[in-house]
Amino acid sequence: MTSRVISIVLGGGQGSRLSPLTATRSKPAVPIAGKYRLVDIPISNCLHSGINRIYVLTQFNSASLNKHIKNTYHFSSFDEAFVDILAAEQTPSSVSWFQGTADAVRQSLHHLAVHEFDYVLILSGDQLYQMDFQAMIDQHIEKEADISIATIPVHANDVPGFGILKTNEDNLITSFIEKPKKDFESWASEVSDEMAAQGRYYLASMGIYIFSRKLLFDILQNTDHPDFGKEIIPQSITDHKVVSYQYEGYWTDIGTIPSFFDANLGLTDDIPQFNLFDKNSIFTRARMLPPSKISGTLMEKAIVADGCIINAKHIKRSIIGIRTRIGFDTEVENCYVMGSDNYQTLEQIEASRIADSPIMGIGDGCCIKNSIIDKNAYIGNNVTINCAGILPDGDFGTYTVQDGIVVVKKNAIIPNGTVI
Ligand code: ADQ
Ligand code: ADP
Repeated sequence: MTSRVISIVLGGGQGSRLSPLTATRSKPAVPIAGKYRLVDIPISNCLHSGINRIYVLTQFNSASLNKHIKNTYHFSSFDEAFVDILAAEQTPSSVSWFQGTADAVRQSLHHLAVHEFDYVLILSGDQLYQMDFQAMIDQHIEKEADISIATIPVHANDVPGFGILKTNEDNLITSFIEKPKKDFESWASEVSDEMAAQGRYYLASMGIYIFSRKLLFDILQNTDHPDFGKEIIPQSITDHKVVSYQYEGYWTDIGTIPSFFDANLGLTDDIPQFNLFDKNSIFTRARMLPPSKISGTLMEKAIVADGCIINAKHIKRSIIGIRTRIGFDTEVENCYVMGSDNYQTLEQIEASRIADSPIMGIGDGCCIKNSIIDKNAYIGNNVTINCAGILPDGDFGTYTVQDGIVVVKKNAIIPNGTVI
């Protein structure tokens, strides 16, 4: 059945909600959980659901995304499986970047058209969840739907960020409103006792759609609507059979710095809502890294990836990414340290010490809290980041602050003794 499905992962628009993490890389390539990249989540969900023809649509192509996909997703040459990146490109009929989610798919239709399939599964590239799409496809076929939308009950506070809908007793979607800002009380639905206990009365679109092939081509080729959520979905409700596939598991948006930060740090909980240790593990590039070497460090709720050299005093509720080096007497709390792309040689380290300049990683005697440290940062000795008071939001050259979270930019050099 799944050979009838092709999947499209919407890898991100020009928006800068994850800036500065997306300053030099495309969004699907942003590292998460110490060793994965954002795009590994939807791709792994597809592969575990038996869907193995996947396009990743991205606004700009980065070397890191190409390299990651090329080195990670290998299939037999006797198999039809592929994971391909489609970056916005100029063609004789289109000179512009993707104008929105539907426009991104529209500009990619000629790549899709050459394949045999009956259904297209459209996914967001910035969500953390584990979902069996096969069950959703089965329901789509069983209900003879034209379009299926995965939905989840959300709290009133979250309503303005989502497409909100109402269904009838047959799960048919009867009305849809994209991101209502106020006066949305009448949009509340009847929900399960478990959802009601959490105050989650509004059915939200998860931005996960199944379209039957012909309808997708018809809609996209006969309109110029740029977005699914703003135009195509609300307008389809009246003309087509649009069905809700309700989901109540863990699902969260990781498209902004605060949500990305919370989702990552949430993985350090005793029983995290997202289970990295599930038998359906997240696929990623298999790197030949040495095991991590740790000395004299008190670790509490820490996730440590491969290839690290850690001498810190205390690491608490933090994710330490691949090849991270942390010096003596350093405290790291509530941080996502992404790690490094390479190691410095002993000669380079010695030369930096003589020049009194930082070496790659985090130096000695530092205090770092509530921060994301992007890859290849050089944080000197006795540096304090976000350890006292509340910092104002802004972009300060080597780092940004958003909602109290400091993001040290990729390749940033933070000199010895700096206080942020
Ligand atoms: P949003 O997530 O706000 O709402 P949108 O900004 O359209 O919608 O993004 C959807 C996905 O497409 C994201 O992964 C985004 O990065 C990607 N994307 C956006 N523009 C793109 C472009 N030009 N090219 C390629 N990819 C692009 C949507 C729906 C809501 C629903 C929420 C659930 O519109 O109805 O509730 O998803 O998160
Ligand atoms: P990001 O992962 O932050 O998106 P890139 O993917 O562009 O960044 O860089 C990561 C890859 O580039 C790594 O896998 C690494 O092999 C290579 N790389 C980057 N910088 C260096 C360097 N200074 N020396 C060797 N390899 C590097």
